[in-house]
Amino acid sequence: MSIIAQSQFIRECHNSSEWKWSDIAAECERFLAPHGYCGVQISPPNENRIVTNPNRPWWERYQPVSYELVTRSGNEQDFKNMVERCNNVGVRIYADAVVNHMTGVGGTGYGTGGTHYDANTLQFVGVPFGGNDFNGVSECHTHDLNIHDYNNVNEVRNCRLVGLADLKLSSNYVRDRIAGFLNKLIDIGVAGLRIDASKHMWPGDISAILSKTKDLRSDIFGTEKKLFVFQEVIDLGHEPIKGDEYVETGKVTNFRFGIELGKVFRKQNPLKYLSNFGEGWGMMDGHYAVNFIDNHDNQRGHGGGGSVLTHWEPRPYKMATAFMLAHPYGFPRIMSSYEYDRQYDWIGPPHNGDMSTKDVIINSDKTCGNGWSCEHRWRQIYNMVAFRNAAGFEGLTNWWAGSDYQIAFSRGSKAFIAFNLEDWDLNTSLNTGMPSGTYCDVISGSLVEGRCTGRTVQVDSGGNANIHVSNSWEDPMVAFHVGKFL
Ligand code: LAG
Ligand code: CA
Repeated sequence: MSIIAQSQFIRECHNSSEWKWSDIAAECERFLAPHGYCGVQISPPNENRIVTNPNRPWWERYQPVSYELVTRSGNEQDFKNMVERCNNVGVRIYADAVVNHMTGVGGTGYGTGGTHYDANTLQFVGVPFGGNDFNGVSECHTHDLNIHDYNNVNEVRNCRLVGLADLKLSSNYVRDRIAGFLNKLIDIGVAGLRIDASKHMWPGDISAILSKTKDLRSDIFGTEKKLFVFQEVIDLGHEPIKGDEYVETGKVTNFRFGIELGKVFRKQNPLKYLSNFGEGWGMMDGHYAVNFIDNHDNQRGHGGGGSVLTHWEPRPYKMATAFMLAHPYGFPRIMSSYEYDRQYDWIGPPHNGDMSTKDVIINSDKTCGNGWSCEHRWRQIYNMVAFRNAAGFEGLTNWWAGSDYQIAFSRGSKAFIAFNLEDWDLNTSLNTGMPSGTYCDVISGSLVEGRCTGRTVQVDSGGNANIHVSNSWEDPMVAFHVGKFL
C-alpha cells in the first residue's frame, strides 16, 4: 500500500502494494482511520493479463486486459465493499489508473476476470479496443514501435513502453472508454487516481480524458469535487519531459525526493544541507509535489531506479520517513511493502499454493505477518503521521544545525524534531518554539492511556528544552507535538 499525507485534500496516504481489497477494508477500520491516515493508493483495480513466466509477477497488474474490476485483490463486489468501508471511516481510496497502454504485444489469453485478449492483433474485446485504437506507424516512427530514445518526446509518448500496446489517446473513442472506466470508479466512491506512466501520455490527452469525468459523489465528498489526481512522471532532471508540464491536470510524483534523502540519511551528503530542502533544491513547487522515500517500483530497481532507502534498511529508512513527515514541503506518501527473495525483482505478493494472495495477519505488537512488511504500522512511522497532522499548516521554524549531521526544527508552536547521525551524542538546550510542559517523544514510545511508554522532554516557559539524542539509540531522533502533551 502507499499512504498519502496531510494537505487540504489528502493526509498521510498509504501505498498498499498488492493487498486484497478485503484486507484494505479491515485496515481502514482497525488501523488507518484511528492513526490519522487519510487514504490508500491501491494496486490497479482492473482486469490484467495473467503472466506465468515468471510466475505471477507484481508487474502483471500493469498490463490491462479490460476495465472489469476483477484482479487477484478481489472482484467488483469486494472492491465496492472496500471503498464503502474505508469511506465510512474517512479513509479515501486512490486507484492506480493504468491507461497509457494495455498488455504487452504478442500472445493471446484470458485475463484475471476471464476476458479474452489477443495482443497479436490488438483485440481487447472486454472494452472493446481494436487495432485502430492503438498508436502505430503513423504516430510512432521507431522501427519496432518501441521507445528507445528518452530524449525524443514524441517517441516517449507515442511509442510502446517496454513493448506495451500504446493506446491512441488522441482518439475520442479511446478517451470515452477510459473516462467510462474512471466514471465507474467515481460512482463507486473512489476519491482520486495515481495515473501510471503519465510521462508517456501527452498532458493534453490527460486533460481531455479528465474533462470527461464526473464530479465525485456528493453524498461522500460534498458538491462539485473532482478527482484528486497525482501523475506518475519519472523526471530526474535529465530528460526533455518535465514534471512541471503536468501541473494543469493534478499533482506530480517527485522522484528526486527519495533519492536525495537516501543520500543524506546514508551519510553521503550532510543533513545540515536540508535547511532549504524542497524548492531550494530545485524540486517542483510543493503545492504539486507528491513525495515518497520509495515506491513499489523503485524499491526493486524498476521505474527510475536510483539507490533509494527501503524497509530493508530500517534505521535510515525510519529517519528519512520521519523527516518527510515532519517537513512541510509537499504531500507525503508512505510505502507498505511485502517481503520477497531480493534476487528476483519480479516476485509477486505473498501467496498460497494455488497462487491466491495471502491474508494480512496482525501480530500482538501491531506488526504484520504472512510476509507483509507493513511499514505504515511501525511505531516511528505512524506516530510521525500524527505529528504531521498536529503540525498542520505551520511553517518550518527554529531551524538548527549543530554540525554536519545534527539538525532540529519546529513546526511553529505545534511540533519539534531533532536528528543525530554523528558518532557522538547530541545534548544541548534548544528553542523548540513549543508551549511549556512535558511531552512524550513519539519515536521511542507512544502516549498510552495518559502514560508515555518512551522518553519524555521538558519544555520551559521560554520554549527551551534540553534535547538529548544519543548516536547509539535504535532510532537517533526525538520528536514531540502538541497532541502528545502529558
Ligand atoms: C511505469 N512507469 O511509467 C513503471 O515505472 C514501470 O515499472 C511499469 O512497468 C510501466 N510504467 C508500465 O505500467 C512495469 C514493470 C515492467 C513490466 C511492465 C508491464 O516495471 O518490467 O514489463 O510493468 O508488466 C514486463 C516485462 C517486459 C515486457 C513487458 C511487456 O518486464 O520485459 O516487455 O512486460 O510484456
Ligand atoms: Ca503513450
